[in-house]
Amino acid sequence: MQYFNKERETMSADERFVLQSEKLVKTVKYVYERQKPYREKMDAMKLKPSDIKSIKDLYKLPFTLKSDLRGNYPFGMMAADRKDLVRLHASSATTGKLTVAGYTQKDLDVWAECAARSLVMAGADENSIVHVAYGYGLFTGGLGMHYGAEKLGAIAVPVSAGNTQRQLQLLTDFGADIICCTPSYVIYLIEEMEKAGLKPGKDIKLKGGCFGAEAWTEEMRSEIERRLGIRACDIYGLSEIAGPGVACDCEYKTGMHFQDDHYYPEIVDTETLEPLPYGEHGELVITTLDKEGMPLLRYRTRDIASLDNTPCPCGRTTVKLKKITGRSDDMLIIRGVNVFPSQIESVLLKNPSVQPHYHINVDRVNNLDTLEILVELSPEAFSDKVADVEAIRSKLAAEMASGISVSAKITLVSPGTIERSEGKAKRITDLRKK
Ligand code: DLL
Repeated sequence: MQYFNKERETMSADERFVLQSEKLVKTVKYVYERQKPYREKMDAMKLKPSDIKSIKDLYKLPFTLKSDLRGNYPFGMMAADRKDLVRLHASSATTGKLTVAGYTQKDLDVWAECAARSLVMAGADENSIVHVAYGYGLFTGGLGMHYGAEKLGAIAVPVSAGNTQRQLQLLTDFGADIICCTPSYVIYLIEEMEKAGLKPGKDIKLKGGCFGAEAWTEEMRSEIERRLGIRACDIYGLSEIAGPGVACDCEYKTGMHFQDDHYYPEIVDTETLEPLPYGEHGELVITTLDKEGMPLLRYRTRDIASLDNTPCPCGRTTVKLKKITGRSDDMLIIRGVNVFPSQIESVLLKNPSVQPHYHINVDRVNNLDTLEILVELSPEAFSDKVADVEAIRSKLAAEMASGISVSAKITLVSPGTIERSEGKAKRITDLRKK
């Protein structure tokens, strides 16, 4: 199976423009009528729904912010009647209240379709067994991929997160060909699989996976693909818009195909908030084109990325979202230098003496920022000889200094020391915030 919905996924640019424009015009009218906080923003700018005639007018609209969602917690941003909402999801904010999203049945159907499109991109078809190891609950990962698998006509295995030994047993016994979980969790699964002597291709039949919910690097992708022998696709989503499936990599991995017949992406400058052209990095802003429960116009995600509209060899004609380099909230400013955790991961994973298990500690001592990176030695490099370990440490410290342009203390720890994650990994402790 090449596409889940060929007609939509391979539309011409003109057809896409017409569809997006028609949907936007309707959504703006709907939001103006039914979402009071946004109507007030439009009124303050003296903007009428009739001013929006096509997708080209999008930039005229005000942004929706996370603070709008929190300020109107829990239901103030819902546009559908209460009787038409059928599900709530929420994501835990790093600070303060949850951000809550309500979905109608149609919203869930659209999301399931996008998740199904994503599974096909990872290599699934109606004969697949999809092992869903994202958490089920208010977090969208589990239920999102679950309904995507069912929509595809595949078999969903709702294992949820955790209980790693049982995950391995089910993978072996059921022979799933597709897995869905966070990249940090699949690394943990691989580690346990190797310890148990289970062989990919023989005991474990996986051939593809949809990994997301947190930022991860190309180096991490290569590591997963090499050790598990699968196609590792990056999948993006956020509960406010829809869970996993808003965008996903195809086999060519030239960027995540953004399901822009339903969710329209823009990149804006993080300081001026002006729209940026394709290829430039900035904050991802998303507009829902046909959502009913909680439609959002120009929602500032805080995720940093770029868009790419070059053709993809797979034939899909959507715009593509390049790998998220991080959240603006996660960016560390160390002695005036901006550092994303993904840059640190990228340097670490290029060094074969260490493993993809690390933790970042930031502090301020005598008014100076300090950065410490704890990383596990690989079992092969693990040694009792102090001189060997010191050589690895100083090589890595030099690679890090040139990779992130700021010096860091590297602390090498024994394999298995750093806490493993079953969901989104928590990799930063910033004591400056205390
Ligand atoms: O993380 C939805 C999801 C579940 C996506 C499973 C993919 C797979 P939230 O909990 O609302 O929803 O968190 C959304 O997670 O704004 C990004 O910062 C981050 N994120 C999600 N996918 C990726 C990704 C889910 N592929 C927030 N790469 C988003 C980098 C990601 N960051």
